[in-house]
Amino acid sequence: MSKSKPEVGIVMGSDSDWPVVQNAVKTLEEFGLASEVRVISAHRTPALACDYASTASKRGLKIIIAAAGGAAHLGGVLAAHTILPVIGIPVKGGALNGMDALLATLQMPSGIPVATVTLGSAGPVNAAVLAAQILATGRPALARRLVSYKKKLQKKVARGNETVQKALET
Ligand code: RP5
Repeated sequence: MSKSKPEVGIVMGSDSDWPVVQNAVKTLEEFGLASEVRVISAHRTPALACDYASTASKRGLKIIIAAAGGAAHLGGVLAAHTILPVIGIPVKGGALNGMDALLATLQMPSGIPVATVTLGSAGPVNAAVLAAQILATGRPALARRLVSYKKKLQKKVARGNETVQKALET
């Protein structure tokens, strides 16, 4: 992890979410963004969740990413206690395979947004990319990294198209 001061706080409801969440940390590192990572549960440690979000801005954080599964109230509880942008990652698993987490993270009441990313492997990556995009305003070096990242995605699609065209020719 980068040694610079964390700008992104990543919170997960349980250490069982770590296999998903670690991909958000890795993606932020690709953009040179430092994060701090905590396990805090909206249900099992509610006072800690409140304290974390209430002090986040004062501690220098600019964005919070919250990952949780099941009755996933973590993003919403954190968003209730800060005006920092909160990005929610619904974590797959359990009896409803993540649909519960998706809706619980997404369906926030008016005035308390949680920017919810997709279930599955794209979720932690998109949470990190969205955080980088929010932070890139007025930061040309970070903006350049994002442009280069998107160009790599475009090249991948172009290569994929070539592969399919070749397969059709044979
Ligand atoms: C949620 O419940 C956590 O975010 C996790 O996704 C899920 C299961 O937690 P454990 O029972 O594995 O601790 O609060």
